[in-house]
Amino acid sequence: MLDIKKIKQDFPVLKQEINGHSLCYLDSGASSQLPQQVLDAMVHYYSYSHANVHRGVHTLAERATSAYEETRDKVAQFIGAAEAETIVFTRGSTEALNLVAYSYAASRLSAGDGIITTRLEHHSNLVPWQQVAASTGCSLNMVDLTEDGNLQLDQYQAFLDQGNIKICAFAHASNVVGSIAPAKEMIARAHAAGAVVVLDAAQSVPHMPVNVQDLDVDFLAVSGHKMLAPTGIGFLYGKRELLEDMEPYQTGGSMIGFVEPESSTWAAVPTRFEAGTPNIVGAVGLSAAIDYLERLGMDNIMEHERQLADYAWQRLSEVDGTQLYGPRSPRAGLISFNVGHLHPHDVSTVLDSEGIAIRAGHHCAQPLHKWLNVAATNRASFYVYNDEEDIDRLVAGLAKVKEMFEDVTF
Ligand code: C6P
Repeated sequence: MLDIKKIKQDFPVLKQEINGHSLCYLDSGASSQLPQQVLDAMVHYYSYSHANVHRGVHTLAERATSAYEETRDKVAQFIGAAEAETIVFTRGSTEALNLVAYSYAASRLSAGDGIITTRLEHHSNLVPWQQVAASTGCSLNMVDLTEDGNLQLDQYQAFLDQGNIKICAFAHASNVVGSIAPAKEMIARAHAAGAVVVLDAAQSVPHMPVNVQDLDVDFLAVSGHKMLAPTGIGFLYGKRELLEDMEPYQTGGSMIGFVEPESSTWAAVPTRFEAGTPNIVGAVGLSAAIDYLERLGMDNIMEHERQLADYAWQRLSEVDGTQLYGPRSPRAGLISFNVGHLHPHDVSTVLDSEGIAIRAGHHCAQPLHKWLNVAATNRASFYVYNDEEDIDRLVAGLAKVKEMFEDVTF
């Protein structure tokens, strides 16, 4: 199993005090922290290897291009893709999902067609589909949740049986209720109905082994900053034949084949989708982050977070007046909750004064919060540097919160 005490030592951010307490970071679902190995790789790149990619032929340009393209190979291998060309670098999951919505869906769907999405989606995997529906006239079918926050698969099947569904877009793991979609089964069902699947893997790929060939998924979106890499880098995986049939949605430098005064042709995939100078240092950081995660082992990370979530569920449910959301198990390594009638911003502010960082708000999932019948929740999310001590700190912090707001009914 993972040696968390040793892992913590790799993260400089965790060695500081916040408001007089050692930092207890429980907000990796929003953005994870960076180990020294990733920071060093980026500093080394900028110190000795930086130039633009795919342009110059001098030594630094070739070093930078190699580093960038080697990351593409590494990402492909990390998610089990057969070819590096099926990986498009993006700013993150949001840009990856928009790329599919605008370059694939918007030109293929029309009135009478349907998209399936779900009640638990992050806005990044909902709003682009609303836009496609608005511009094409196709329908948007939203799968509801069971009482404990899993997807209603009967309803999913009923939508597929309508016979008009062209796209199914759903989260692999929910960033709020933590439920994990039975992706392989849902993908097989979608394919049987002739639909293409877009999997939002922002909360799964950083935390569990994911193999795109085993899932047979068509598109998959990931953010680097949730998997120990810096912000501004992420990727879209797409099946080659789908990517090759897509037009770019951003145009400009380096994505072209040949430019005439009046018209242009496009480069092959994935370059066609990477207009302009990309986030090269981001790719360098992502490469080092994947090395770090692979050294720990994705199976070990998944098991560690499963145990932590289980422990956290038990400890938090013992706190009087606390409401926990989502299924007990299986679940992703995060728990959203409310404490009596206290606004999550109040809870989070008091916790911060104890050095504990959680997220408070609607977590970019307003339709889901509407369904939960609350405006906001608190969310503690775990990663490779968290242990039971962090959860004990959270529970002790909640006791302080309740003490401070003792006049509020619980
Ligand atoms: N969720 C959270 O605190 P970006 O912002 O593009 O890196 O990721 C968007 C995104 C897409 N799908 C899911 C399931 C997500 O959780 C996120 C990001 C963060 O929950 C920030 S809102």
